[in-house]
Amino acid sequence: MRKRQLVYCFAIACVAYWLGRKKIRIGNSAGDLGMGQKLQFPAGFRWGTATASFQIEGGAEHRGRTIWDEFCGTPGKVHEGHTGAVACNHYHRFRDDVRLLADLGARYYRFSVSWARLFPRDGELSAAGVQFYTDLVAELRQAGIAPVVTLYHWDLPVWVQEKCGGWAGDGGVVQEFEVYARAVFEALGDSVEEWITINEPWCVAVLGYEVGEHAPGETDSPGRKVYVAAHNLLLAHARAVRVYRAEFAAKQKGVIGITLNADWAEPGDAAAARRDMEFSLGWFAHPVYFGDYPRCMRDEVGDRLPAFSAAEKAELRGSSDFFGLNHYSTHYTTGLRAKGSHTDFWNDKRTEESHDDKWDVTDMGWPIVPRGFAKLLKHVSDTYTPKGGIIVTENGLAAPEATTDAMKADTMRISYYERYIGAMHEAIQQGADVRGYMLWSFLDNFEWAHGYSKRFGLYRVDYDTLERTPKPAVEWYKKVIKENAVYVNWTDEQMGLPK
Ligand code: PNW
Repeated sequence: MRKRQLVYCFAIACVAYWLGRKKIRIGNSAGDLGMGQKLQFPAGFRWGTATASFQIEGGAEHRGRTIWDEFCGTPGKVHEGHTGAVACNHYHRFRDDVRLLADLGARYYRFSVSWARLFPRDGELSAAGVQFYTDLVAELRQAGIAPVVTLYHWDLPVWVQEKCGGWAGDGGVVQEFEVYARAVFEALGDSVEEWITINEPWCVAVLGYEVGEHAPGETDSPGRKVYVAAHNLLLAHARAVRVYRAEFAAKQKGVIGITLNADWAEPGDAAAARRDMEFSLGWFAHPVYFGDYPRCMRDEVGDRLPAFSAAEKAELRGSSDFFGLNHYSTHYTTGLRAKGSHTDFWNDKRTEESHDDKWDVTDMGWPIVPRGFAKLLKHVSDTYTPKGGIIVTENGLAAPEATTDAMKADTMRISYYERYIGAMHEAIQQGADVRGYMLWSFLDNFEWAHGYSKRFGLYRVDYDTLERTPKPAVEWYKKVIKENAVYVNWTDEQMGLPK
C-alpha cells in the first residue's frame, strides 16, 4: 500500500514538473497571469470610443431646447450653472474631431443624435439638423470608421416634455419617439449599420423621475413615476425596433438594440445580490430578453408597476439584436432591509450595499473593481445569452486632472483601462460572448449634473480655447487597438475581488 502511494506521488510530481517546464497553465485564473503577458482578443473584436450629443455638441442655437437646457438653467441643479450651449463645440469642429478619431485607429465611433436638432418643434424636421448628421456620418465613413448611432441619450426636446409629460406621462412619448426614430432611419440609415434606441433607461427613470439629480428632475411622485417612465422607455424602444425591422432592416441591413447600464453587485448575501441585479439590470433586460419584468419586481411593486399587454410582451421579447452594456463600478450587496411604511423605489428594492475600503475610487468616487466587470459580463452572457453578443457601449473613468500638468502626471486612467480591459479578456476566456468595447469617452465633456468638472476623455478639452490635447492614454489605446491586445500590468489583488 505504502509503496503504491509513493509511486503515485512520484508520477504526480513528474507530471507537475513537466507541466511547469512547458509552462502549461491549468485553468485561466488571472492569478496565473504573468506581468507583461500579452492578452490577445479574438480576431474582429471591435474597438471604439463613445460620446453623446448634449455632452459634446454645443451649437445650441441651431437646435430646439431640451430638458437638459432647462435643467442647466435651474439654480442648484448643475455644477456652477454649466450649460450645453457650447460644450466641446463639436457641432462646429466635427471634421477635426473625426481626424482625431481616425488617428486613434478605432474602427467604431458611438455618438447620439439630438432629437431637438432634428425636430426643433413638433412636426418640423430641420434640414440643417439632418445635414449635420449626414455630414458627420459621411466624414466618419470616409475615415473608415463605422458609426454606432444612439437615438436617445437623455436630451428630450422640451416640446415633447410639454406635449406628453415626458417619459412619465400618459405614454404619448412612445408615438413621438416612433416618428423621430423613423426620420433618423430615413435620413442616415443607408450609411449606418448599428443602432441603439435608448441609452441607460435606468438612469433616465431613476435619476430623472425619482432622485431628481437628472432632467427633468421630478421628485413629486416617488415609487410611481419611476416605473411609468421605465415602462414608456421600454415601449418606445420596442416601437423603434418594430419600425426598423419592418421598414428598414431588409434594405439597410443593420442591427438594432438597447444599451443598459449596470454596476456589478458582488454577493455578500447571495439572494440579496440577485435581487439587486434584477432591480437594476433585470428591470430592463428581462422584458427585452424574456418579455416581462423580473418576478421579484412584480411581487414587490404590485400595481404601481405597469403591466405589459400580451402584444407588448411579444414585441419586447427578442427586441435587441445585441446586448449594449455600460459599466463603471462594483459594490457589495450584503443583505435586505426591512420594509418601511413609505413608498419609494429604494423601499421596494431594499438592498444593503457597501464598499471595500481597499478599493481605490475614481474622481466620481466610484470604486475601481475590474474583476466585477468580468463577473458582470459572465452574468449577462449566461443569463440572457444575447444572440449578437455583448457590445460594451461604455466603460471608463473620470480621473483627477484639474490642470494639464496633473493630466500628464496621472496614472489612474491607463491603470483603470488596462485592468478593465484585462477583466473583459478574462470573461471572454471564461466563455462570455463579448464582441466590442467603446471607451467612454472620446473627449472630456459635459458630465451632466457635474458640468465640466469631471473629465472622462481620452483627449483633454480646454474649455476656454476648446483645444484638444491627447492624454497619455491616447498612445496606450492606439496600441491596444493596433495589436488587438492588452499587456498584463497588474497583480491579481489589483482586480479588486478574488475570482
Ligand atoms: C453614463 N450612476 O451615465 C452615461 O451614459 C454617460 O452619458 C455619462 O457621461 C457616463 O455614464 C459617465 O457618468 C451614468 O449613477 C450616470 O450609476 C450615472 C450612473 C451611471 C451611468
